[in-house]
Amino acid sequence: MSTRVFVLVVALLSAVLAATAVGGYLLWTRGDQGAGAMIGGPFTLVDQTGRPVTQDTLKGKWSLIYFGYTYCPDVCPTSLSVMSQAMDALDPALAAKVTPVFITVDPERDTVEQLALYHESFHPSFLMLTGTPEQVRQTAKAYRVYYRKAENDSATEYLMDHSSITFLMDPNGNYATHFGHDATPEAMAETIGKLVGK
Ligand SMILES: [Cu+2]
Repeated sequence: MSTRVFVLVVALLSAVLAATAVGGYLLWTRGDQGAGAMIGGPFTLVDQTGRPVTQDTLKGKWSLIYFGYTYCPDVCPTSLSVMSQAMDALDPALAAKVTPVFITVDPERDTVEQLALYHESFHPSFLMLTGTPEQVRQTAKAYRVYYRKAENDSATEYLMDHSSITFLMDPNGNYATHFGHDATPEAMAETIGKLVGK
């Protein structure tokens, strides 16, 4: 075999190997649940009473999860109201199987005390979670949630840019579905009812 042919064969083999590796990786990450298999994962935070909460705390029930911050002027209060109304619209037997969860993306201002105060405005079964900036970063990363402090000179008065998606996770902590910012309480309750009531 000439050197040129040899180089060509090696190059071809490498290409085939690389393609196989990429294909295998995609199959592995996609699993049989589509892209949803990539949402969720381990986290460690504390709730509005100071109790530690991990992904295992949420297991055994469905969870309806939203990331935001209590100082949000509009988007977050609207989303949490929709979630609260959806909980109220559910058959009580089904609502008992669902935990609504709010996870802050602004841990510097959203202390346990601040979350306890915010909790009074929404459905009583809400878990409101905070943690260290690093714990929050890891949780948001697991859920593929984007957030960023908007540029501002003030250390205490600022806005956060963040994704506005409500995730429904099953009792094993696996992604079931999600709702966009335009979801109505009725539509959300109907979808949750169908999945939880199965
Ligand atoms: Cu918000």
